[in-house]
Amino acid sequence: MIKRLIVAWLACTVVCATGYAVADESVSRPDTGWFQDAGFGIFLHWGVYTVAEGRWNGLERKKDLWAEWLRHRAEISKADYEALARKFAPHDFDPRKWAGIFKNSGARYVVITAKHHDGFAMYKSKVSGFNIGEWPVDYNRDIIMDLGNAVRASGLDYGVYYSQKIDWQHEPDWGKKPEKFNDYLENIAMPQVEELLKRYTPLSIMWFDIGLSKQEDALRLEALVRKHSPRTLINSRIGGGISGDYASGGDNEVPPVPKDPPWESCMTLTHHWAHYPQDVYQRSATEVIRTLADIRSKGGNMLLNIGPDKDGNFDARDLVVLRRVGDWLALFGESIYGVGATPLARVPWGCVTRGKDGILYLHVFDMPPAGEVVLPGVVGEVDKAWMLGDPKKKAIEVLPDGDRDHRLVIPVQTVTAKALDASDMVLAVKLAPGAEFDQMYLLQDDLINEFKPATAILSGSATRKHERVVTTIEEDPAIERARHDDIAFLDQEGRLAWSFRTTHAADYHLVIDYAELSERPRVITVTLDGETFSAQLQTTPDDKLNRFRTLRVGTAAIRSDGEHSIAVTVTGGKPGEHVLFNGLRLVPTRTTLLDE
Ligand code: FHN
Repeated sequence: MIKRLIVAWLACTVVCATGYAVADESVSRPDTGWFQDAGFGIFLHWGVYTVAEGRWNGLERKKDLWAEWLRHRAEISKADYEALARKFAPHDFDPRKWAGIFKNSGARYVVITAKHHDGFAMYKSKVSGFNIGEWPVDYNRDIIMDLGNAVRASGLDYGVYYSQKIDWQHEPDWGKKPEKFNDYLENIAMPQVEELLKRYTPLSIMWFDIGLSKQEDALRLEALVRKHSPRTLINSRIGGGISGDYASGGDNEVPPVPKDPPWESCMTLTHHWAHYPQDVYQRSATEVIRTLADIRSKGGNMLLNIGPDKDGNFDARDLVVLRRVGDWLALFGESIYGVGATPLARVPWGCVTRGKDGILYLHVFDMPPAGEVVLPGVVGEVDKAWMLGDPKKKAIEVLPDGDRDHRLVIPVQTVTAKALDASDMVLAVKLAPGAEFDQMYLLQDDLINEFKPATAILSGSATRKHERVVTTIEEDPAIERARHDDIAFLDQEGRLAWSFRTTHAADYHLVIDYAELSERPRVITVTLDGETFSAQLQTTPDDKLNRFRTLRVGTAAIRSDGEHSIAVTVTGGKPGEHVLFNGLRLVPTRTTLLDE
């Protein structure tokens, strides 16, 4: 106790000297348990930019103005943007209605943009006059206050997004002139963060974006948050190389393998963060549900973004997705809330989450033809298994398969159609105490088996990357799309390898996805338990939209049960001249899934 008191006294001394303290690691950090249990939040990008709907003097036909980046991408003058601010008047904004929509979506927390890069405060800031209380001609509701009260009243946690590094209104030089940036940080950013923390309390999350360059600045900003709101979580985009309380992944990025919690993936429903009605693309409810389950199976949270429109309403298509996701969570939420990452290897039919009481939740996206889901790698007894969508929790048949696999028989004819949910049909499995887990991948002879760069053992010169790729589409070149490709860079000095086990003999097509940009295409070889299968690659166009080509390298007969090894190498070409390898699939020939 004495030590903590001394630390507190020292921290206070530093505050008196500089105005903002430098966070002290020994100062206690907020609990992230609620965040890790919540698992699913709603992100809102809403501001003056929404009025323009991503359009500006026809420029949107030439390039994607990125909606909330409009001021910069359309090079709008200060005067013109301030004129736009006067037009912000979302008279349909109904915070209680919004809170009800978010609650019914199954989200457990909400994060809204209090100030984005445009510098406009969506609350009545006393630090800068460029705010909702002073600029719009006939609107001045304190949106951050009103929404926060409604969201909390609905039992959800509430946080705000703050752009601490970019502010085109107050710091148009983007930090190019350090003294100007320091002035912005001291006199705008930190005082605004302070007023947000003090006036809109309690804030569960301060969601910083575009990290600060200097660690000392980030530490001071962190100390400011700790001082005024010790329970508020900070994400890692605060910058300065500090971690915050949880890791923010890349935009729309789902890590290819589990990561240590807590972490969060923020994802758009369309291709834009702020409202962009001409966006022709939208994630389906199924994609949202499966991505949420996948993220949870890897230990993370999903923060799903929607962009309210200029009047304070939501696009019907967004509301439909939120309703469907909420309906699914109402029935299967036990497999999402309060769970942790899978204790098993990846599975070909979906993914697995693990409840605090040890129950495994099998998220089945792809139904095996025989209606039996193989639960691999559990060394121990299964006490009971049931369809999570069956309110009666009627036990389903469990057939041990060897000493570490179990076949769960789906009662297709007797269980309700709701329990057989098309997006994600969840099975619950209660294990007997003492169960252990074998994390070697089990090859299954009734589904497609993926071997991706992220799960490979790399050797030699082989490297890999979860690469963010931005493309435009033929139909609408003015709309950009972003994705992440799991890629290995393979030259003749490199090698990718995996181990797996089998319990049944079967034949498999060996299928790869690759890009060969060299004019002298190489030969690729798959080596399975010492047997080699080779094929000539074809030169592929350098087209990020249609990046990879599929090639069946051969067909392998696996006859022995037990452990196997498989590897991929290339021959020819110069060191450093890489084949882009996107994955190997073992496709059971019995399912004739390939066009011959
Ligand atoms: O530049 C911002 C962007 O506008 C949006 O707010 C996203 C959300 O994660 N963050 C930055 C880009 O990563």
